[in-house]
Amino acid sequence: MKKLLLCLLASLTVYSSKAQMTTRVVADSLFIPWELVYGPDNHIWFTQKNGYICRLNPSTQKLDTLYHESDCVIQNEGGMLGMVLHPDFNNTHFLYVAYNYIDNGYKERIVRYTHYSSSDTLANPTTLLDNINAANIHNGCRLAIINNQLYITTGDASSPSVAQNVPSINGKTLRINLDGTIPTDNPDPSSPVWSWGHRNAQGIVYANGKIYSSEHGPNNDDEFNILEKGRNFGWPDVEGYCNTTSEMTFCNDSNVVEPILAWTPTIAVSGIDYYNHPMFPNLQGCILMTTLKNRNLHILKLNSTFDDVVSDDTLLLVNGDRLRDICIDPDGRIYISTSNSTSSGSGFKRDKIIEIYDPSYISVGQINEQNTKVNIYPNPAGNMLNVAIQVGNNESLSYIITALSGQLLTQGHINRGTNMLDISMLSNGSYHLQIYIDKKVIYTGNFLKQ
Ligand SMILES: [Ca+2]
Ligand SMILES: [Ca+2]
Ligand SMILES: [Ca+2]
Repeated sequence: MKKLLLCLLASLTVYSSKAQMTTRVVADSLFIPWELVYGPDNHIWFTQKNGYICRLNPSTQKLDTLYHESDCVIQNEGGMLGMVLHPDFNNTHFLYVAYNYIDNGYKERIVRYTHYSSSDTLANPTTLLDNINAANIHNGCRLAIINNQLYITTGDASSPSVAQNVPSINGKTLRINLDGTIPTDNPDPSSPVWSWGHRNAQGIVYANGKIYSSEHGPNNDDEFNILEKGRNFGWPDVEGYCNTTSEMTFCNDSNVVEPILAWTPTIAVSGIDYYNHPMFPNLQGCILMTTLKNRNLHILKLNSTFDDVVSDDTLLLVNGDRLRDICIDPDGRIYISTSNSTSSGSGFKRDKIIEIYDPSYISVGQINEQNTKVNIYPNPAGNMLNVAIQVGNNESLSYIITALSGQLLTQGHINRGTNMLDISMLSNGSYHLQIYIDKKVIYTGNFLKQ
C-alpha cells in the first residue's frame, strides 16, 4: 500500500528551484544516441541506433565517428543499442556493444571491439554472444560490467512466455565473463541466464552494491527493480506489484521479486545512472532516469539502505524531448540524449546530447593550480593509496573515489598531511579520486589499482 501511495503522491512534484542548473546542447543532428558512456579520456562515447559508434568531446563539441557496423539492421525499436567500456579501457581498449542483425530472422548479438588509438578507429569485432531473438519491439538491451562480468538485459522479443522459460535467453538478465565464457557461479553454470521474468529492461546501473534496473511495462506498471541472481521478476504472470489474486498466488509459488517502484500509467522508462556528486546536492543519493513518454528526467531518491525509493520527482529542464539515455561525468555534470528521430522522413537525425551543469561550480580546468597541492602515490597502487594534501584543514576536507563511469564507490573524511587510504575493496582497474574542501572540488586525479 505504501508503494501505491508513493506512486500517486510523487508523480507530479517538480524540481524547479535549481537556479544554478543550466542546460547546454553539446551535440546535435544525431540519430537516437541510444547509449551514452563517459570514458576515462573525458569524452562521451555513444552509440547511434543506425549502427554508428562515436565519441564526443563535450568541452569543444568535437565529434568523431569511430565505426559503422554494417551488419546492424534497424527494425522499429531494434538497431544499435547498449554499450559499455571495459573497466580498464586505457590498457585493454575493449568496448562491448549490443546490436540487432538478420540471420534466419531478426537477432541480437553482443560484440567486443578494440579501439586502436593510432588510427582512432574500432576493429576486431569479436562476438561474445549471438542468436538472441529480436523483434520489432522488446529487444532490451542495456549492458553493465560489474566485477569484471558483463550483465545484459534481454527483452521478450514480443513473445511474453519466453520470460518464464528459464533456459531461453530472452526476457532475462544475462551474465557472462568478459571473454564470453559463462561464470561458474551462474544459477545454471551452462547458461548465461542470471535472472528471469523480464519484459523489456532498458536501464541498468550498479551502485551501492546493488544492480538497479528500469523495465518497460505494458500499458501499466513500468518497473524499477533491484536485480538479484537466480530470481524471478514475474513477467508476464505479474505486472508491477503482486497485488491481484492470481499474481499473489504466482508470486508466492515462484518467489517473485516485486519492483521497488512501479508507474501506472506508464512513463516509458529508459536509461538510468546513479548521482552522488556535490555539484547538485539535491540529486545526491538519487537514481536519475530518462523517460521516453514522460519526456523528462525522473529523480528517484533512495532511502538510507539504498533498497527503496522515498521520492520520485521530475526535472522539467529538458521538457519536450523523448529522453533515451544518460551518463554522468566525474565532475558531476549530467549528459542526456534525446530520442526523437524516426527511421524515415522528416524526423531523421533530430536528436541531441544535452549537458546539465552548474556554471558556478568550480571545474577541473580551474583546479589545475590546486592540483599541485595534492600528491597521490604510488600509482599504480596496491591495497593502500597515499594521499598527501597541503591545503585546507581536517574539518573541511573530504574525498570520493568513483569508477570511470562516475559511479561512487567510496567516500569519507580526509586530513591535511599524509593519509593512507585503504583501497583493498576495489577490483583492479582505473579510478577517479576527488578531494573536496567543503563542497568545492580542489583536486581531481586518476589512479590505477593493480
Ligand atoms: Ca549510459
Ligand atoms: Ca516485474
Ligand atoms: Ca500487479
